[in-house]
Amino acid sequence: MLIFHSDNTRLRQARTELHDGTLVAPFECPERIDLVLKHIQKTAVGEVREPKSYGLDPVLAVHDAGYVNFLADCWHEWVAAGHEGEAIPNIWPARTMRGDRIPHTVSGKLGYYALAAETSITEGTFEAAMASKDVALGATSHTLATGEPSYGLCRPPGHHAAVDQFGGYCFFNNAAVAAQWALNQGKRRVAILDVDFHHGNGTQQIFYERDDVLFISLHGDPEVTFPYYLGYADETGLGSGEGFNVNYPLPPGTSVATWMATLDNALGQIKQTQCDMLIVSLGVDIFEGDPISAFTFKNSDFEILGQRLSSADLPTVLLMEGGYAVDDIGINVVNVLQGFKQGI
Ligand code: OKP
Ligand code: ZN
Repeated sequence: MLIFHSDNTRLRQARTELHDGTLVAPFECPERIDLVLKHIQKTAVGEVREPKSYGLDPVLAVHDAGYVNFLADCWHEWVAAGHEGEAIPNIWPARTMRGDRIPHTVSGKLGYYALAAETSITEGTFEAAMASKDVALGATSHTLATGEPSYGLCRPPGHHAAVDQFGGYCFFNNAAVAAQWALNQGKRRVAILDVDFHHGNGTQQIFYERDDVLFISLHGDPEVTFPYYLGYADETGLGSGEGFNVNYPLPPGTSVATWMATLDNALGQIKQTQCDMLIVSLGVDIFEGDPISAFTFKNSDFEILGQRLSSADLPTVLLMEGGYAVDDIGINVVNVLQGFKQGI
């Protein structure tokens, strides 16, 4: 299995995250990459490659151009405005105000293009987001060319990023960029299976009215967990997308047995829907020791996850989403990859 990684993903080095009322050191930090890479090298689970640059066109195929320009310019505009600290929104076009205007000032644009306040924009954020989608595209290109599985060590993650909104640590939706790329290269229907603890609201929104991408997500019930306003079971797609969006909200503390039974349903739906490629939004924050999540996976359960994913018997790209800085994230990622290889 080939593994794609870019050192430029380290350029995302925020200092602050607004977490439960306090500015803390961000959970989504460059050390995550080190922990995973270290274990990949130690176990020799696969060869690590650097992707080429694919430019902005694959991003513009799923994201709004004004949004992409905003991300490219935000940090410079923030500095030029004389603000100190990191670019963090503190007002939104909430339900009682107008949502049809995009203000020209950076503070106004921040609220317009943000869906949450925990994710600051800093020097290097845009460059790291570019590297992260290149990692996803490098992995996808390899799988398209060979049929072999690949893993993309994406960071920052992507699944909360919508057509024109960032948040939940995400800027470009790496899995969505990869899926659209695969369709443009000739695939007919791509399944995106999101196993991160948090609902992939961005991926859902991007493909909600389409039948060429099947989005299925297992996640903590949004009634009680981030992102709260999307990810419910009654969201099944719209128009020609009806039936191509499937949410499995699960209560915090859900047993691995229940989670695996739910995964089997999801894999059955992928089979029925006649997809010709699988992209997995692989958040390993379903680990019992994850600092911000509430599922109960142990190290060895990740191997079983990998085996089951390979049973879909499709060209597969696994892309990193969440999974926060505890030593086990390297073990958990490698266990998925090893399980996947065994399963073949
Ligand atoms: C990103 B990914 C915790 C609130 C959660 C944001 C979580 C973003 C998760 N008190 N804050 O899906 O792993
Ligand atoms: Zn997550």
